Amino acid sequence: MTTSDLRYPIGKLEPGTRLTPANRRIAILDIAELPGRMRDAVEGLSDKQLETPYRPDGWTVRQVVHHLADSHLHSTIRTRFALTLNQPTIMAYDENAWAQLADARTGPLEPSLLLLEGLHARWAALLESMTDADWVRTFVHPERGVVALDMNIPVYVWHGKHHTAHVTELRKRMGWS
Ligand code: NI
Repeated sequence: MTTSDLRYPIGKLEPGTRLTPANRRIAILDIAELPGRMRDAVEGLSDKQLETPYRPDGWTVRQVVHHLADSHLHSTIRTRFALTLNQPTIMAYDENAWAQLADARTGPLEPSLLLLEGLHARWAALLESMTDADWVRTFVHPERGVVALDMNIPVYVWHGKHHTAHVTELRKRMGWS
């Protein structure tokens, strides 16, 4: 198995993927279900298992879970900025530096699992309420340029599954039941 397979267990997202009105519902369901899927993925893992990198030189399981909370906090805030300001410029963040902060390296998972549950419940409710005009609202990402919400949400649907698969694939590979 190559490093790329370990790093991208579900493959990369097709660039330029946009949600259509027909597949919004599935995406919103995925957003709503992510916290439960990640909670199931880490269920019963010991501290030692949580300290295991999901790939050589990769983040530990613990860092992956905290990263998901950090990343999706940003994304829900970006969604809200796009809905309430005229094409705002949002702030990028250094995800690797955040993953090295003490709480992300060593902190218990439960606060991030609870955070994801609350965050995604509100995010899904917000997405559910959005009109066709809302879905094409935009923000400016300093590195990625202009991003519409119907392009951004598929990224985070993919992102949740991508990191959950890091944990489930590691469990399979290590024979952790
Ligand atoms: Ni990520």
